[in-house]
Order: sequence, then structure tokens, then C-alpha cells
Amino acid sequence: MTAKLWCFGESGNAYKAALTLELAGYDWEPVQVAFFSGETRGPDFIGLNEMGEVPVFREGDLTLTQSAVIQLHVAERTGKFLGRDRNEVLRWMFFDNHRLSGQAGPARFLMNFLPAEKRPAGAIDYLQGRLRASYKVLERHLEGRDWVADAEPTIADFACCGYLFYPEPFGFDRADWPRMGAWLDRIAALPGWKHPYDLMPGSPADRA
Ligand SMILES: N[C@@H](CCC(=O)N[C@@H](CS)C(=O)NCC(=O)O)C(=O)O
Repeated sequence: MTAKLWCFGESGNAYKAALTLELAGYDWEPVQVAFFSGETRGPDFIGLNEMGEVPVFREGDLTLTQSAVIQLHVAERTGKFLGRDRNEVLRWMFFDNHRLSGQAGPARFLMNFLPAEKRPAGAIDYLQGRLRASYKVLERHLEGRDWVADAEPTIADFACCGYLFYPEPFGFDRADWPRMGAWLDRIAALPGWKHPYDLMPGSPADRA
């Protein structure tokens, strides 16, 4: 049975789930959500996920939301990318949700997807400052290691990279973070890796 993932190309949170599904060789297909037309706020979508967010995963009568829960489900079902130390993997996934993707998503949205006259400079500065502190943590952690939570890639890597392949500016420049840059290259070299705009339907080009 083919699992479905409600997602859209611009969503780094959905990318974490989609990338895990793809690299694990899961049988899945994307269902495009019209986020920019307000679909996640509508009653049909709220019926699917009371939190009003992508990603949403459905397989038979199992529905999961929250990217980390979907990633864990896929890793546990396939036995891939779970790592040897569950606490260490979860520790970095929580770090990502709170300190990386949790800040990068809003920063990128405010800086790129809001009309220029509505972009709140104070909020953007605040988020970029928080993000710089988080990049510092990850850059330091990656000293002498190839992957975030184990000697092999795990779902913690696929969580932390959620927003970092996107081209739109949100205050992340690989040139400033060489260990993170090399780590992103290692992820992109994994067999089956795809850029978010190639893995999920929808991109800014659709609205140009
Ligand atoms: N912690 C959640 C975050 C999900 C999230 O923020 N999704 C955004 C897209 S990246 C969304 O659907 N937002 C809907 C809205 O704000 O209306 C996860 O990891 O799944």
C-alpha cells in the first residue's frame, strides 16, 4: 500500500519527512497542499490534522503528524537511519524542531514569502540572531564527525538539514559554516537524495 504525505515544496518541515521516506526506499507519494492559498487553515485540512500543518502522513488507517513522529515511524518500520543511541538521535531532533527548523521556517517565510512591505524587520533580526546561535552549536558539534548523532546518517541529520538546502535567503550561508557545508554535501551524496523542489510538488516558480 502506497503511503501518502501531504506536503508542498517550500516546506522544510515536510522535506524532513519526505527525505526520510525517499532515502529509506518507502512506498510513498506526495499530496500537494495549497499552503499559499490558505488550505492548511481550511476545515478539510483541519479535519486531517487539527494542528493545521504539513507534513501529514497516512498509511491505511494510520495518520501521523509532526515531522519527527513521521521520521521515527519510517525509521522504525524500515530499520534504516535509526542510529544506535535513541536518546542521542532524539536529542538532535528536538534541537532541530526548537532551534533550527523551528526558527528557519518562520525566518524564511517572513523574508521571502511575505510581500516586501509586510516584512517585520525586528522579528527577522531576532530570528536570524537565534539561528546564528544554533548554527554555532551544530558547527561546533560537527568538529571531527561526519554525522550528527552517530557514525552513520540518521533521521537526526534529515531533521537538521530540513531548511538548509533551500536557495531563498534566510541568513544561512554555507561559506560561513564550513563543517555544516561539508555535512550537507555528504547528505546530498547519499543514494536517492533529492533537493526539496525535486522531491515535493510546488515551488516559488509556480507563483512567479
Ligand atoms: N513542528 C512541526 C512544524 C510543522 C510546520 O510548521 N508546518 C508549516 C509548513 S513548514 C505549516 O504547515 N504551517 C501551516 C500554517 O502556518 O498555517 C513539524 O515538524 O511537523
